[in-house]
Amino acid sequence: MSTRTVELVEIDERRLLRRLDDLAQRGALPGGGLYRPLYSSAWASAMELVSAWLKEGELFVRRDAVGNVWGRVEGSRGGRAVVTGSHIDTVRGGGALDGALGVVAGIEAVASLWERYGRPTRILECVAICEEEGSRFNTNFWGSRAIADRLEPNEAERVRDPDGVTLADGMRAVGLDPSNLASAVRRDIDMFVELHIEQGPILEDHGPRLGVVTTIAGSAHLEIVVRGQADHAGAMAMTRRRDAMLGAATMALAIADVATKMGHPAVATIGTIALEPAQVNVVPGVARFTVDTRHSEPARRTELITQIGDACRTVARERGLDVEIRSLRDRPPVTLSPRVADVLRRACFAAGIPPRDMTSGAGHDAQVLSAAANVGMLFVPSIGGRSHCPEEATAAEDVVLGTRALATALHELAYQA
Ligand code: HGY
Ligand code: MN
Ligand code: MN
Repeated sequence: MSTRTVELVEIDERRLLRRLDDLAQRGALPGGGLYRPLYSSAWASAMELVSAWLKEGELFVRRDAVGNVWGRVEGSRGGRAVVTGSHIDTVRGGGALDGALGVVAGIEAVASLWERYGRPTRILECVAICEEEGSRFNTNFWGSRAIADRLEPNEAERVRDPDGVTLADGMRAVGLDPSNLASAVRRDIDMFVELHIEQGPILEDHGPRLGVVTTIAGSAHLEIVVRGQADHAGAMAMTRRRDAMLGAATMALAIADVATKMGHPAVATIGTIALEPAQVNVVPGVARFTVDTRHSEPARRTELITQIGDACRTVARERGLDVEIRSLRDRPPVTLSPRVADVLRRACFAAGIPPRDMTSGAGHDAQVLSAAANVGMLFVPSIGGRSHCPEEATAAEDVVLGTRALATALHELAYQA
């Protein structure tokens, strides 16, 4: 890193914290937590709020073909843009900061820079990305993949939510035209910077209060279907059953064992499971579950996926079951831009915090956008390391600190380059 020093940029702390609270009302669930699935009314209401804030900041606002909302300040020299932002959607029963922090902080940083320093030399934009979580439709990173030209042919017509609604119909319901997807592609982004909560316990347990992400782990999503035999729950002897549920349960333990034995940062999670015929008095004939498995090293990740498959086939053989393993999606690990990381480190030092270099176990829009731009990510601590749950929280001082560091990095990138 160069020894060059930069000055910390001020922001409007109260506006930042108030807006985070306001956004958390959009999609709030009666029992706690949030759910803002793509193209839902909660999602549309959150995007309206974001658009209003961008207009209030006198940014040029537009919604692209998939519904990403952009706010833009023209640069005096034009050229390729410097962009910040994150996703607006949430998991079911998620918290107020995953994605939302990067959106609100991005708007605050760009608005503060515009208010305090006027026109940048580079084009400066913030974006609320429409979808990242895969919490409604059977896909993820829909917003960032549209920007990076990574959508699959006919994806909008093919991919459905659990009610059978296609992405294309979801788009029409909020006034978007699915025949126009290619217009969302951006080939003019030079830098993308995302502020995000860590979603794990490292910064809280070991400090400091800021982390610069160097690598994002790759994930693989698998669907595993176990087929046995449906039988009477009272009359069929335990020793003669081919119970798909017991097969799936044994596989679940074997999968966790594979990841645990491989060691950090290998992880494997069974997040969904469904049985057929799903009746209290019937031995399950079919069990269908998903596996989310991740590692930051490409070769180890491949080995992890292979070992999980082998473990499931061994259990199936031992229990007289059939098993099918299908890849739902595969997102390889990504190394972020060392140049943007240096800018972020300088911003952290300006905030008085020598940052920690980190690998992100969680996935982010940044990993997809790194196919189209030089990308950097900044982390702030998560209280108790909690995320993807209603308890997700970050101390207000850390939200402010992270946003200041983000604004400082954007200042260097858009005003001093
Ligand atoms: O799954 C992920 O890592 C992200 O939160 N969507
Ligand atoms: Mn998330
Ligand atoms: Mn996120």
